[in-house]
Amino acid sequence: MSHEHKSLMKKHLTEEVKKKLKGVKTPHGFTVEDAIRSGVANEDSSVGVYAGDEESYTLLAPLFDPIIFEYHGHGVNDMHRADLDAAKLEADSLDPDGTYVVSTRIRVGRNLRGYGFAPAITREHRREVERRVVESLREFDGDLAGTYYPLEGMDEATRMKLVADHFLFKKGDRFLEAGGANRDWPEGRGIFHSADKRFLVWVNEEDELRIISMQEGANVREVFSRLSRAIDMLQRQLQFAYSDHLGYLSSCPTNLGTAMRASVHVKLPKLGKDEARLKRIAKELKLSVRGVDGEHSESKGGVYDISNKQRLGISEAEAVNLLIRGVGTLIMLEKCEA
Ligand code: ADP
Ligand code: CIR
Repeated sequence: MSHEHKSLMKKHLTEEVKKKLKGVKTPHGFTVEDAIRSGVANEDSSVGVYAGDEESYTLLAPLFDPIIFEYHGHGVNDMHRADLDAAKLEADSLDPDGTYVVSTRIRVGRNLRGYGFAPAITREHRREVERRVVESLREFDGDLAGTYYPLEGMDEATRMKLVADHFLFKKGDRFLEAGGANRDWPEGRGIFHSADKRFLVWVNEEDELRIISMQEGANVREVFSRLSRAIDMLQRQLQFAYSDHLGYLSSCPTNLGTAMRASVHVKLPKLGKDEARLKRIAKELKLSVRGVDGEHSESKGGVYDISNKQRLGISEAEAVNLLIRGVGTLIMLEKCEA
């Protein structure tokens, strides 16, 4: 199958940028050739680049800056400010009638300062990150107390059930594979979760940590407060890669800033009859549409994964408020459909 090259990488990797970045190497040995590997191998990439470490965003800025500007509308002089205050949310629920939203999930990505990111981290460092994260999580108590389950040695039936129930990541897709993020799989990867599986941490997937809060129903304030508490606790023990300009630094530039994706699984069977239109409406509302099994998956039974698109230059609370308003609009439109 041949795809038209339409990635942001393709658009912004000009001859001038190539010349500027010739011979540039980050402290973790990452180069522009490494950054573009995924987009070169996958012609249908939308973005096509990954960062190998915190420094990729400064040393390889001639390539990353225009991509970041086009995706997030965040310019080189713009600053990012975090705000995880649940009191700032405009509503408790994303679906006051409780008939459309099946479940609500908010995740943030984090990477530890001083290590390579997934595309460049060494095997030893990956293990070290796992050890440090698991040690920190051991301190968690109350509703956040849980157990760490390494992927290595996990029986296949358990792994498949965790994936099917939307708790666990799959093996990174071809985009991550080509970007080098799947090396030494499944070593150093795993999942921590509380007994009720409402608080989860993925270790060493696309980012070193994916901190997740989720539950059935639409109570977004509860989901957000739990996440905020957990981030606070982890932050006391671990130092995350962060910059005032780009916020929390992630391997994929789409996740910079809040590194947050707040999503609902929502029943939109009528709007879903015309997916191209649904995507156009979502775009207007600054939302993304995914299938029920996550990125690059399809909808099942008219249920869609709707989430905030922008993650940078907007606070966590503001991004969730956009989701609250946008999902409200989508539900209203669904009700009006014939
Ligand atoms: P990420 O959100 O971490 O970027 P994915 O889009 O692949 O990555 O989603 C990860 C998993 O989370 C998938 O199994 C997906 O179905 C699940 N998921 C996402 N949003 C929700 C939600 N609102 N309710 C239940 N599961 C969800
Ligand atoms: C791509 O470039 O298409 C993949 N690396 C995934 C990019 C992030 N996902 C997204 O914007 N939906």
